[in-house]
Amino acid sequence: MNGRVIKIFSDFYYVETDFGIVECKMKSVLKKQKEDVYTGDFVLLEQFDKNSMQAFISQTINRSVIITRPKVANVSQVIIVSALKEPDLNFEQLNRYIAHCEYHKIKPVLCFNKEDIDDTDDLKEEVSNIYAPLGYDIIFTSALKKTGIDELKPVLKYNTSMLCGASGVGKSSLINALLNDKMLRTLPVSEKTKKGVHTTRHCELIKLFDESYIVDTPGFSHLKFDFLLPVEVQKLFVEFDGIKKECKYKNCLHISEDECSAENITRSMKPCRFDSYKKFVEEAIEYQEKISKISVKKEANVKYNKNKMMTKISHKKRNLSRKTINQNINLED
Ligand SMILES: Nc1nc2c(ncn2[C@@H]2O[C@H](COP(=O)(O)OP(=O)(O)O)[C@@H](O)[C@H]2O)c(=O)[nH]1
Ligand SMILES: [Mg+2]
Ligand SMILES: [Zn+2]
Repeated sequence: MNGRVIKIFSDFYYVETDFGIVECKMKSVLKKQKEDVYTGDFVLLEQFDKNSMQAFISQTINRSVIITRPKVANVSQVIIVSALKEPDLNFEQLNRYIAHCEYHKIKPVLCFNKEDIDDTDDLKEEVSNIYAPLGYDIIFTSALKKTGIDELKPVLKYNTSMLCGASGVGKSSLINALLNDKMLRTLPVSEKTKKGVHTTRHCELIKLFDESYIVDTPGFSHLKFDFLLPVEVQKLFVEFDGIKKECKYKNCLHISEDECSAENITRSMKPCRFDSYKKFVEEAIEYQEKISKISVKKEANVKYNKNKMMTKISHKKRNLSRKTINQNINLED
């Protein structure tokens, strides 16, 4: 029997199967192998008991994309939700989410909610001018007035979509609007834990329609770009896609280098995009400085022999020198 993990709650895995939702535990073999099962994983089940609707997960199958923070598997797109107003649109935050999608190679869809309280069309026009030429899909919605929901539905069809965006932008309201106010379902939860309330802190796969799921999470939990090298940040901005033809310098950041010849790219970049690019590069530089400090420390472990750098090896780990080995052989003789 197989199924899909739609929610994880402490040691319990809720798996959607043809028989309904089955409460599972991980087989001890999997636990021993330190195999991680994520929300969104397709799994094989064993020892299914129809009466109690309980079983054991024996294996994960067909895993494509995995996001580790939060733990979600097999996400096919990310819906980045921003509010046009209340809270004010934060372009840096939006660019950050987009860059994270590019990093994970997952398609982002930009959803701008609360269009009902945005009295002019200026901001809508601005975001369209910035993001449509970059190839990103844009949808304007109002979860309150239920506008744009019919445009959002076909985008979600046959996808597992992860919602992300700051708190208060209307993610839960959008899901409720999509579910026609059926309210966020809470799942049967173990008698032991007695907790069945819906919470966004745990990722949960919500079935909207056939083979269409939405993951209700606050989104990527680690948003700072302190895990990349500065030159890698440009890969997260589609504006730099043709950069190799423009700038021939290998480690160029295309920001202030005198010889950089990519000015027509950076000059045509929208200021809000270029500002975010520079900000993320700064974060990556901080990271690089941190790791180079660590490597300087490591270098204290080297000695110089005839101007050649050699790593000092502790006495125990050091291989015996040929002379010692020969001496030992001689002794055994
Ligand atoms: N005017 C207006 N308010 C909205 C809309 N969507 C959500 N809200 C309100 O914004 C607040 C935050 O919504 P919520 O769905 O909890 O946001 P979440 O934190 O992203 O899940 C709530 O008071 C909602 O009623 C909308 O489209 N228009
Ligand atoms: Mg919410
Ligand atoms: Zn350059």
